[in-house]
Amino acid sequence: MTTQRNIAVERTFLAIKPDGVQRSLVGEIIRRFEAKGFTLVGMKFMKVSRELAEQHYGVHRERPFFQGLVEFITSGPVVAMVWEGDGVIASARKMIGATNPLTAEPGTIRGDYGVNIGRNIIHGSDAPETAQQEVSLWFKEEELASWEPSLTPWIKE
Ligand code: IDP
Repeated sequence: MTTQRNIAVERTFLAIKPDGVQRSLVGEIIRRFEAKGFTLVGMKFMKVSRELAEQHYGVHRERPFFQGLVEFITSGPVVAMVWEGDGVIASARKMIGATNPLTAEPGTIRGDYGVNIGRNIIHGSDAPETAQQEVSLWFKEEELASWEPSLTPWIKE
């Protein structure tokens, strides 16, 4: 028998970028994470300030695409979310797909809906440390709701 007892319950930060919002993909993207069995614990529809965008993408500050990326992320509303579940950080990255939508596998969000690296629809934290940093950069503790979905026993043993 296989068990998943050694897999940690985690939280990750996901953001539907301005292109995902403009293209009316919000419902479809949320549907995928709900249907997978992950739990939404925080969500806000918001315009991103330049300061927040520069902090969020600070690791890319020296890259040639940095200014364009900040302009883009601040150009229209985004849906910022925190999702919880067993192994959700790596699993969400798989569901999102490779950074470049042209090489992202079909079946992934970027693979199904994108064609351009600068318009890749959604952000997802790439590791436990960045997940923790990004959740606390984007959300206050009181904006997150801890809850136990009644379907849990039907999603995991
Ligand atoms: P990730 O979003 O898959 O984690 P990162 O390498 O962390 O990918 O890059 C952050 C974001 O920067 C990407 O999602 C994409 O929007 C943008 N980006 C990365 N590389 C390029 C590029 O070469 N040209 C334009 N935008 C890029």
